[in-house]
Amino acid sequence: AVTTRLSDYQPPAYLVDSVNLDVDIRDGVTTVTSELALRRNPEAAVSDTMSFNGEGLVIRSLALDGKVLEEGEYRYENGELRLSGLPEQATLISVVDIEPEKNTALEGLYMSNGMYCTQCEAQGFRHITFFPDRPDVLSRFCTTVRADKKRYPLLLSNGNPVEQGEEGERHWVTWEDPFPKPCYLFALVAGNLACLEDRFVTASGREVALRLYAEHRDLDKLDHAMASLKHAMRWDEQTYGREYDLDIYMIVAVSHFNMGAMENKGLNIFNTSCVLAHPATTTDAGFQRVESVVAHEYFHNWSGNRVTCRDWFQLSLKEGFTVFRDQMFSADMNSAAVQRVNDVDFLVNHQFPEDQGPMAHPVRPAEYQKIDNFYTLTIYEKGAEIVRMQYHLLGAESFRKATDLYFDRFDGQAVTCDDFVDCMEEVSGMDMGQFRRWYSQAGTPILSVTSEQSGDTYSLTFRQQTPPTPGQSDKQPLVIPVRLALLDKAGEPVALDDTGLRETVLILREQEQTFQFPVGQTVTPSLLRGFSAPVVLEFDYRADQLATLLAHDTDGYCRWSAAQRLYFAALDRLVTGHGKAEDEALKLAPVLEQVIERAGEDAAQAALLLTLPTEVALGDRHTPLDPSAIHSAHQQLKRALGRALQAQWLSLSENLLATELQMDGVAMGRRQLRNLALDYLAAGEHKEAARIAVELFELPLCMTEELGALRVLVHHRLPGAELALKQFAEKWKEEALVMDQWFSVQASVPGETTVESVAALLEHPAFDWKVPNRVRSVLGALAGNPSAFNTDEGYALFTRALATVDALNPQIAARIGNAAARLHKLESGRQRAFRTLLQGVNDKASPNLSEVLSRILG
Ligand code: HT7
Ligand code: ZN
Repeated sequence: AVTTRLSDYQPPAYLVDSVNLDVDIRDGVTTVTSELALRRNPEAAVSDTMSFNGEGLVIRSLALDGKVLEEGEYRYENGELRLSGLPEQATLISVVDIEPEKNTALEGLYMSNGMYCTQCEAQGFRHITFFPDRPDVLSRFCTTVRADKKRYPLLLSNGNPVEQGEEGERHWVTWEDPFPKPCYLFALVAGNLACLEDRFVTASGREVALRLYAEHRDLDKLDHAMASLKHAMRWDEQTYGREYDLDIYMIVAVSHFNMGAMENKGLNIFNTSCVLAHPATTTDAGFQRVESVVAHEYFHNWSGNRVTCRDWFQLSLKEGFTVFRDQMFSADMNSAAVQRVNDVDFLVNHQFPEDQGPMAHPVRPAEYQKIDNFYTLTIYEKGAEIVRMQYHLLGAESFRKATDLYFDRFDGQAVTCDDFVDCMEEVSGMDMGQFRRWYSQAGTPILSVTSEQSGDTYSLTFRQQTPPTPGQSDKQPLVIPVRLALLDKAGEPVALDDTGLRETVLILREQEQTFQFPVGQTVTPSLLRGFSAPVVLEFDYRADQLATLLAHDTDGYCRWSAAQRLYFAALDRLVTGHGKAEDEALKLAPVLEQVIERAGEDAAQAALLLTLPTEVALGDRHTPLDPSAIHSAHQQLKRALGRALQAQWLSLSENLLATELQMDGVAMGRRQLRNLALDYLAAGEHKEAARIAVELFELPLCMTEELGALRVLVHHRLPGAELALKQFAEKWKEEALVMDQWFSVQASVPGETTVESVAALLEHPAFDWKVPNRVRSVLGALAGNPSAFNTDEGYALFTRALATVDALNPQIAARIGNAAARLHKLESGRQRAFRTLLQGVNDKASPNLSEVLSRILG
């Protein structure tokens, strides 16, 4: 395996000022002619040799400055075309053949449900033509697409259409993109698609055509994406002063896609799951995802496209920043408190385990083998937290000045994470030297806090420590902003100094620091408010303090965190055999009752507070991991809570029922809480649970209700579950995204026997190994279902499936392979069995999968 290192970065020997592409699409073979205007890079050491990337290209001809190159005059091996003896400026024309119909890896040009489309980030362009496939080569693209007129009436690429024509049964369109861009932002689509069109007038009065494309049958599912896009465009103008810059903005929905979406300049390509939405077929969570992904890709137009990354080590420069931007947008569009808790929940339950396991890496990694494997939660989510800390350190106003400076200074350039922080430093005058460690140091810091009351002084001592991560044993102290308040017995924040300040931010820099407050009364510290830094906070809270936080804290994160601590404490006692589920439920009941009583204030927040941590999260607290014990503890507590609060769950299940469909945040919150209540009711084996679930299933107002009811029926094995599954499949067999949910509901039923259902699902006629969404709906769900996954049968099935996926789509296989990352935590018997199977897969794995499995196997 080839390792690429940040420390080896060299600027390219030649730049490509312009690219003229001609893509001639014919059945079986597509011919790509490219004309590159090369110019020696004044920033690089003088050289007359240049390398172009090219994977699987069949060369028809190569010509330099009009002279045809014969075979001995160039070298094309191992994905690299090398040309020597180049002058200061030159024109390289290449003609190559590619076979998009055979492309199951979904990078480069490929087919999805009869349409041609591209995915070039990170290194897909090299599968289309010869090019320096690296983000620091920015070029002006002019692209002509040719194809059969009848079957592919729509021919799209980046920028604006400038010319078109017909040649018999074929036609062509030429697109020009005036903005220099790296080739990873190139895109092309040829298909027969329906279009939803609208317009947007920018702040400076320019009119932009908005065109969303999907298969004809999905035209009625584009309205939400269009509304989201317009909101995002306005928000970016108002919040960051960023306007859209082309005359057209297009989004195309495709069924075969490795990730969520792609921000190609002017021509975004989206996984159908992130753009299509209709209340009948899409859950409320799906609606929110569409809103945030549409916004995320739009925001990339500035944070990523106008200002891009110098190299792929700087990926978080665009991804971390853009996730922060989309999170703030969603907070403005919906409930900010709920948004923050959802984001933190995701980070803590998914990124933290990554940062604490064999795949841990810095937000700016120092090396990689396959860059596709580094589109991780660390780059995206932890990267966003790092930007968020800078936002809070500077304050909204200075942060805006810093981003203005960043966009102005680096417009049209490929830059680094340090360039971004430099702008923060310059505007604020702060020394960000130590802060930069967040980018280079892997691992989740543990912040242990102790308190002491001495007379009229209350002190808090903070000790930070980051455990070693693979390849990085020595850790330095980080800058950790801790937002805090101290709550009195009634839950009111007390004054922290003689100015009456009731909330403050402590900036930790040392390994250990103590802070004193002139507070004489007994208080409960409300720490890390808003989750002010991505750290594990350890504080030995008493149960009554957690109850105070949960009941009274005005900070949504601290309330949620208190609830999580209460649940974990109860579950831990059950896992270790130190408690009885009924007793634990009785202790929790009064606190939870209060939450339920206040649910009318914000049902979505109540639902978050009432949701138990997952089995995966509970398992992560116990080494060696015994998934059966975890599963049993989880089931017991859920059942006991289902019984202890039976009357409340029943009333929520019945009283929150809406009579007409609404899609606003309040209605969505009520549906979320209702589904949760029904789940608890069924867990407590209430006799009404099946009736209510069946009624809801049969007459749902929307997919959130229909799927919620189906999940309760199936997960609790209630009477009617089998019939409901059958009816659902019959009703929705033509809707791929709904069927994904059908697969996923079954693969996520907790318990060992689910492995048998998963085996059957993999044989189902609607299962398709070539569709990443479908593969994820089964294997992803199994991986998140530890009691089924961690069995001999589960391991055997998973590893067999992994090898099958790898042969078709290495990127997806590598992503799914991450599910084995808890190998080292398993008890020895399971660990041995799983290790042997994984080793067998690794022996024959693609470079993508092998990088992941080798790290896991150690
Ligand atoms: N910037 C996009 C990344 C992406 C991607 C990366 C590797 C392989 C396939 C991919 N599809 C999209 C998505 C984003 O963060 O906006
Ligand atoms: Zn992104």
